[in-house]
Amino acid sequence: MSDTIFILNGPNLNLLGQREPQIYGHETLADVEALCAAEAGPRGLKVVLRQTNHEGEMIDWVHEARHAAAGIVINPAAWTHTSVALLDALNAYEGPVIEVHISNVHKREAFRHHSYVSLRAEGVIAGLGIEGYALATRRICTLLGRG
Ligand code: DHK
Repeated sequence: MSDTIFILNGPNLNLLGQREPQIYGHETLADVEALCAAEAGPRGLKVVLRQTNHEGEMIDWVHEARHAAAGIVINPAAWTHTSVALLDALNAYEGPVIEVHISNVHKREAFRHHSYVSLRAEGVIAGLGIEGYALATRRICTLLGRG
């Protein structure tokens, strides 16, 4: 089995730290990567963090995860609320999946309250800032028997 956890990020999250910091905070994806690595490393696992603004590329990465990742932490960003294609790709993946949202989507616009990805995810974390990624990574480790 792979010893890698994919940390996948959807559209506009390349701007994390600059974009609407009152909602998404001042930390960057580099900070997210460091937090996740600090959880996975001591448990014998590695993280690979990626971000894309292109839905097809995200779907290709989920397909790649079928042989290259033991688990997936995913913040699908806006695709959470729109993408049946991403849900279908995740349904074709056999390892554990945890969905993360930096903001509390349930406190925001109604269109953010529905998630296609939640139909597949083992768990969902929302509103804990980037700390949510660390907790999600830790949970993936537990589900892989590396808790
Ligand atoms: C990030 C986004 O870009 C939004 O489209 C989602 C999510 C919420 C977040 O909180 O991380 O609605």
